[in-house]
Amino acid sequence: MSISAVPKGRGLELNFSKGLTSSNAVHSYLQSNLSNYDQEIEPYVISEIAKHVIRQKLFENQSILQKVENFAEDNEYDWIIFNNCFDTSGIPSTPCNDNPPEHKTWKMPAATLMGLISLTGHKVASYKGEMNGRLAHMVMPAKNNPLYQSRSTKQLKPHTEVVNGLWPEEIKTNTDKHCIAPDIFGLASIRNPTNCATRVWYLQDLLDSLPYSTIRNLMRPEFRTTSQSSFDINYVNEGVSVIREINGKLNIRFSYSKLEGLTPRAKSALTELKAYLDDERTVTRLVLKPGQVLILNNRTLLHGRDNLTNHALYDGNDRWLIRMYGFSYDGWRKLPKNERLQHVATV
Ligand SMILES: O=C(O)CCC(=O)C(=O)O
Ligand SMILES: [Fe+2]
Repeated sequence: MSISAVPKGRGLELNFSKGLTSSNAVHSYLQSNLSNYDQEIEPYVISEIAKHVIRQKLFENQSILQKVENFAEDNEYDWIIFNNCFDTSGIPSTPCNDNPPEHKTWKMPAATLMGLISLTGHKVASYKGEMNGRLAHMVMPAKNNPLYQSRSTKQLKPHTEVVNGLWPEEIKTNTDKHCIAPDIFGLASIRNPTNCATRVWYLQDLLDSLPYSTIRNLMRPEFRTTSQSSFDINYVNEGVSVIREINGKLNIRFSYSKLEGLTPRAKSALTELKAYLDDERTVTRLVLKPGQVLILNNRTLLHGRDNLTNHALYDGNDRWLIRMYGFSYDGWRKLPKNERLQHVATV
């Protein structure tokens, strides 16, 4: 099998020419193992199996394998797109009520996503307060109720996942229960008929463009963050910075609507940052094609989405992604966890 890697600015695109899990023993091995486990109960068994299978496929190209395994540490790329990861021909209709479909074929993309997150050295996990701890989030236009319908189709402004979470290095003691943000997250694309783009903004670009005085003000711990709207609870984190240097690297947390400045200088720095992000020239658009997996660094990249309102038909053919969070081992270790389900954070 041949694999090629093409750098795209601060991103990397990997192509599996014959498909990652299609045809051959690898596919059947994964498939037969999947039927023995429930991903929502034993995700680490599936992650390890899928990681093993994918690693074997990548093994012949050590330099690419290393780029994937050191994705977060190296910080050379802010995202990786994997092409041709799974076959989408037998996948059932896109659900429209936010529940995973009965039909189990969508579990292959979910397992591949878990395997790739795991290959980058991260552990998948979820939050009790978000969809009752479900690990695989369905991202598609939903019409459960008017609020949900608008949230799942509107244009998503720039944000990081779980803006009100701390970064693992910000937690010094293990005695308090803290909300921790995922270090990375992944999107597996099952369907995207109207080429609706996932949008990204690079921390690096923003540092190169904004005046130093603004960056300085974004680095002061003078901000308050609250839970993103997909959460059922509201957890407030006060006294955090937007940009912070940790071990010589800069990190960003941001949300257009869930982040607020607490002082005049914090408020004005946020206004400047928003003006920068509102300029369409700062946006990079990534259109995820069926069978692709996108892994994003949640500490160096902001993301969002094109408006889907005019594309949602609720006829089973709408855009459909699966989303999952990944934590560094340090972050995962510090997550307050459920005794029984080790992948569900209780805060
Ligand atoms: O739909 C997308 O492309 C991104 C979705 C997203 O940002 C999210 O679900 O948090
Ligand atoms: Fe998001």
